[in-house]
Amino acid sequence: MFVDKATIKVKGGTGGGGCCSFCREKYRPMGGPNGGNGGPGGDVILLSTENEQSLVDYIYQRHFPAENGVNGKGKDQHGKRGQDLVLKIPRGTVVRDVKTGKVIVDLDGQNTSFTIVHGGKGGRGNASYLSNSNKAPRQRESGKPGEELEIELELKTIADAGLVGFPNAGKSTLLRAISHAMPKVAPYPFTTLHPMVGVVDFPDFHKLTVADIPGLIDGAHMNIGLGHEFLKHIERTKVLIYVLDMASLEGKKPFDDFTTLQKELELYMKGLSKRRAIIAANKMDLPDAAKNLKALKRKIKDIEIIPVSAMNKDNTDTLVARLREILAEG
Ligand SMILES: Nc1nc2c(ncn2[C@@H]2O[C@H](COP(=O)(O)OP(=O)(O)OP(=O)(O)O)[C@@H](O)[C@H]2O)c(=O)[nH]1
Ligand SMILES: [Mg+2]
Repeated sequence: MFVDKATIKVKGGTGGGGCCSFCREKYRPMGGPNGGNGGPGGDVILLSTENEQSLVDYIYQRHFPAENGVNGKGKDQHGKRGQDLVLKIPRGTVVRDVKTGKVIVDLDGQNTSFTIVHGGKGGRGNASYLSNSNKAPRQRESGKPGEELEIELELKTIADAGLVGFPNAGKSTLLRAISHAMPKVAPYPFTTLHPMVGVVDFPDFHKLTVADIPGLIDGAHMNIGLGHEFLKHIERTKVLIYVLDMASLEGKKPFDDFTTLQKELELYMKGLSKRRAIIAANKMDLPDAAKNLKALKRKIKDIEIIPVSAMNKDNTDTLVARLREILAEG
């Protein structure tokens, strides 16, 4: 299951209590105070990772407390620190404070960790109160409670490039052709139901990432179809790859598809249609595609058009090579 939003409660561990105790040994009748301090509670740490692509782990369990500190003991034994709780979340997760709605942190880096709540301090044991004026202190402290916070996690995928296109245009087929990802492909619209990121490997070990999202249709920004629910997953890509069905089996012209796509992107987010882009003119193996490509090239001059057949992996190498060059331009 794909989940890109979750609300959870995180809580630092409570500090262990300090101990009140006195040394009682056979030959040291007045051995003095020896109650150890309590250990601090553990922190809750968010760790962004490339290996997760969904927040599904955070919708069933909602409370995430770190371990409490252990109480201090006699014989000057300090309590152990509570263990930190490390929550792995997908890279690109934006973390908000539910109460204020403010963004606390945007975990957009790889393996970035962030301490979201701290554990409470451990309490002092009576040994720590020993002084010249008080040789037999009986004070001890309780441990402090850890910080608590209710947070909203929202995943906004981070990839170098995002595939945008109508349902059935061949986005998932293209992602399969250029990366190791295996999104489902089928001859009907709305096959892809959630975003997926594929890694494109080059022979020189260079890598780039491409996100596939469900198909867009007219009105997507109004949440028609699978809609703008998923546009946030391409919002943070550097380059858009418009995937157009050049065979226009459904009687639609690739150019009309392109203008509709651009309109939907712009309505979702101002400026998004101006983002750097390339057009993958797909399904070039089918009849009519060559004719449609000529017409498209006459109409679109400002965006590079690369004819491909995702199914046959024709010219997809050129597409990824160009993508790499464009990304390298910064
Ligand atoms: N002939 C031909 N068919 C293709 C090509 N690329 C994709 N297809 C076919 O087009 C259909 C849709 O492909 P998908 O990759 O599932 O399309 P999509 O854009 O991901 O579709 P949604 O996930 O529904 O938005 C499948 O039957 C593919 O086999 C191509 O280059 N040539
Ligand atoms: Mg698909």
